[in-house]
Amino acid sequence: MIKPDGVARGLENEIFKRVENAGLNVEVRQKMSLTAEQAAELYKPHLDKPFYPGLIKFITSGAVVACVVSGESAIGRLRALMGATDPMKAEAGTIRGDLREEIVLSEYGTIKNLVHGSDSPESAEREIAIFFK
Ligand code: 3AN
Repeated sequence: MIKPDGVARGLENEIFKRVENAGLNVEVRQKMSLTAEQAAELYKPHLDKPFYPGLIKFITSGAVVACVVSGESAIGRLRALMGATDPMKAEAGTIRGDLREEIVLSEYGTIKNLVHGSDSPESAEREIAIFFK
């Protein structure tokens, strides 16, 4: 998923180019606004984290692009391409590292990290069902 900061900054094509250049296939892509219910379901695993309220506020603050990405070892390769969760720690060559805002000191802090990717086949199945009925 491209998060609201990625969409607002016009980075969709740049992000898709990186994913496809890495040999992964973007099977489905759909721009949408997440409802409060979809956001709560997506981030249910983070319900007890201190950053949870800000995360929900941010992810529903603008359009996102939900995607289904396929390919050999797609989960691990996509997450490597995304880079570290904290954009300031994400390495050069990664989406979060190369495309981060130079000053990430907004009210959202490290929450604004451009992209989300499922971390296991189980979470991919769960998350795809949240976006695509
Ligand atoms: P990732 O997206 O790299 O898999 P997760 O699943 O640990 O990271 O976290 C989900 C989302 O929660 C992240 N994409 C980020 O937006 C936010 N997040 C994670 N850790 C923090 C933190 N320490 N402070 C603020 N937001 C965070």
